[in-house]
Amino acid sequence: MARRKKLPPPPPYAPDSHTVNDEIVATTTRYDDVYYLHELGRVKTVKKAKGQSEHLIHGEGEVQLRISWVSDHIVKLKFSLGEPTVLHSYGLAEGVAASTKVDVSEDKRSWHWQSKAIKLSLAKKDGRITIRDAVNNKRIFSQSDPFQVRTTLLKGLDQLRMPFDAQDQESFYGLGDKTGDTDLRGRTYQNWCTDSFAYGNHSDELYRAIPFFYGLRKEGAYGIFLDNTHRTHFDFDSQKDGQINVWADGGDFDAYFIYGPQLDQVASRYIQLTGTPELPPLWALGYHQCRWSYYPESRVRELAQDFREKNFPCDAIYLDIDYMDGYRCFTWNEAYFPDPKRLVSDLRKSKFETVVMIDPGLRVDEDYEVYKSGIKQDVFCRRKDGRHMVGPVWPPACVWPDYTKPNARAWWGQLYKKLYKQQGISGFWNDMNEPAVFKVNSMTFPGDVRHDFEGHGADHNAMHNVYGMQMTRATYEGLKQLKPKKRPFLLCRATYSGGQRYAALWTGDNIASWEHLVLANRQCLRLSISGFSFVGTDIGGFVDDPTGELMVRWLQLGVFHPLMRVHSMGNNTDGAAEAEADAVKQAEMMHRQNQEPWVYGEPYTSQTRAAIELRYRLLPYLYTAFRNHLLTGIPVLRNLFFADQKDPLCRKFDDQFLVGDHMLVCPVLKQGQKSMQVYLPKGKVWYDYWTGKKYAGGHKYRLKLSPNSIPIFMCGGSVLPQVDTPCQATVDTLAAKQLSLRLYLGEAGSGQLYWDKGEGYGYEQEEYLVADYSFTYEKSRLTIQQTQKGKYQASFKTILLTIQGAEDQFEPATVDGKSIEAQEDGTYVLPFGFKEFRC
Ligand code: MIG
Repeated sequence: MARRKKLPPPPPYAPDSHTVNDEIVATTTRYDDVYYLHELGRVKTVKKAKGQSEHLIHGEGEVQLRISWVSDHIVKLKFSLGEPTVLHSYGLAEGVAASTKVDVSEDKRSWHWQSKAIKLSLAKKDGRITIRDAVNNKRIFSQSDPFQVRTTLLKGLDQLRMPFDAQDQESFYGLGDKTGDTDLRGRTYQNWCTDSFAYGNHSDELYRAIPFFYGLRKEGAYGIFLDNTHRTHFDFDSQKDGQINVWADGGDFDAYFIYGPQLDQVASRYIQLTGTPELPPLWALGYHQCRWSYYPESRVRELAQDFREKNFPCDAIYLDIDYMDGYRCFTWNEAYFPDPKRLVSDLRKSKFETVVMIDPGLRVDEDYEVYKSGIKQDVFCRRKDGRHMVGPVWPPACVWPDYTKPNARAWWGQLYKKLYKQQGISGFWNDMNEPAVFKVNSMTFPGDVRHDFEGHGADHNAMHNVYGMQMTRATYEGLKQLKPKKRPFLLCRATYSGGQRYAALWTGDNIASWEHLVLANRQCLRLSISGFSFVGTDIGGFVDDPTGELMVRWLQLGVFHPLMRVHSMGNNTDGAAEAEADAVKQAEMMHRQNQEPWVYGEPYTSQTRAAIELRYRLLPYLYTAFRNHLLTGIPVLRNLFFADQKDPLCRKFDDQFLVGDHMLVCPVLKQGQKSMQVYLPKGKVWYDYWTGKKYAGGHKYRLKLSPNSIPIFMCGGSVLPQVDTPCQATVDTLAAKQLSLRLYLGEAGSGQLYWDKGEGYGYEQEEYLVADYSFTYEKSRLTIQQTQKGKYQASFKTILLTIQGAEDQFEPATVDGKSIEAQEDGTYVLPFGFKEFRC
């Protein structure tokens, strides 16, 4: 079946030819390489694979296909050239197995597999696949060309490619870490984890490899997760011929087709495959302050004091690489930090958690304990020739642990012991794990570096995209072992699909520009719908200085990003080196490149504070949304079109987003913007969060903007829990005496509060509180009911109830049968545990 084609296109025929019996024969024509194409070909056999729900398909060609079902909505297609070679998946969550049985049948032209949700057909002629909705028989996926594998004479396996057809109006979303427009259609993308300092709108290979995307067409939405750790490629109709091509440079082609038909069903089924993070400690959802770098100790103390004196809530302070001794991970620079334990404990007294950076590149240094023990345990990556992979990152010569090796992970996890258990560090930050290498243009390991791959063995080309993910796994598992009662907080840069199980993400080295503010929104939304709900950006931008206005707008966006962290490269620029000779210039530079929320002066300081305070006020809602993400897989943040995927206007206003079940945010992303057009989805009424003004859904509105504006809309029929009590950090939020409930009228509605200690695993033993609020509003009578579940004793004593959207006067109110007066402003103060309120 192997057809032979030449690569690159052959040069003009002739130079080295001669004639035999009048025929021209090429004898010495040579090319840089030649390639061969392989397909499944005409289907010969469809066999059940030993007792499982898997079918093995052989055709006339060498490509094999295995079809198995994870559920009625998720089917796995495994294409391989000959026998499969990839026998382990890092992407899948533990316990995911393809074990659903479905009906199989055949007719003259095709084989068919039918689950309750989808019908997959395989053409006997050439193995092309078509997928339909099993209920209405509408086509949701089809191929005009069959699956193809390319090998080359010199490289062997070179490409595994799935072509399929896009419908005219089909849009593509997801793919995790991409810039550019929300709809992926019309461009090509590659996944190859890259240290992309100061990336731009059209940078392609960013820090993460998340080979999962959505197709949204008239008939419904589906997703495809290509569980392949090699470099992967996605061509979403870049040629405008309706052809989509997805390919990988090696391995097997393990693709999961995930049917919706609703986008949020696809999102949650993808999470079912790849897992969720744990519930973060509540402090991790507070505001975080970072910079490269805060040191020495006195500077850190001063920073902490500034936060409290200037009245800015904050939960975490980060130490970047300069806390280390000569960039040796797991050590301290004792001149800068003579007593880390004391510093950390003093910070905690002022309600700050301390987070420190850990890189994977470890200094080659015979006097460095970590290096010595790693050598002893044989945990470092080696080249093809058996020597260690050595290269420069921060230290001039580093070695790197092979995190795909179980004992290397175990070794790595224990390295955190001193920092985590003895010195009281609360969280960690794993950087440079693409893995990044300095000095070489490739910016990473050469492909020949060998990895253990759980004993299977693989080269770096195969493991590159999971290196960062496995690093965070090793860290996460280590932290869990070291302090089993604490929820780990880990922030990471490079990762792969499923990496959400181990760490939160930030979007890397962005730039302080308005364009990057737009990207910040897109990237977080894209990551969020691609499995990573716990995301955020370097607020204000990592490179360069934001203006006060940009900083304010970025913080106002960051209010809704689960990770709300300001970070910047500070004065670590070439400019700083240049200025070294000039003390005045340098001092000015140091000053200018501070990025704490108060450095811009008024009116900005009040505006940045207001944004951070809003974040703390919304924590109960955000925490509840997070918990629901863990239960349902529905992302905390979703693009507006998740609210109504059939409405083209929701697709058009794709920078607007949903937070949790009831909130819609229209971020202000342009400089000097005085007004903006927003679109509110159909079928609901919406309320301005700030004024309570009611808007009919299904319309566009022009909003007037002030520098303070954070346009938020709540949908009618919802209840929003928040804590209005001013606080310094989440420990105060957890001690608040009053919960505020804002009720947005509709004929009926509901809302929820999930609350717990904010730390630890008591919630697994019902040490939580789930308060469900539901209401009906008929004939001017409002009845609200509350049911509380769980054993957690929250600090709340009362509820401040605000009712939004009432047109008539309410009747006298009662709570649990007793009459109660409204306050002057129309709000009610109810006992926290009330069961029924009427008015
Ligand atoms: O090459 O640790 O993205 O957040 O401040 C720069 C210093 C290394 C890159 C990270 C950035 C961090 C910086 N790191």
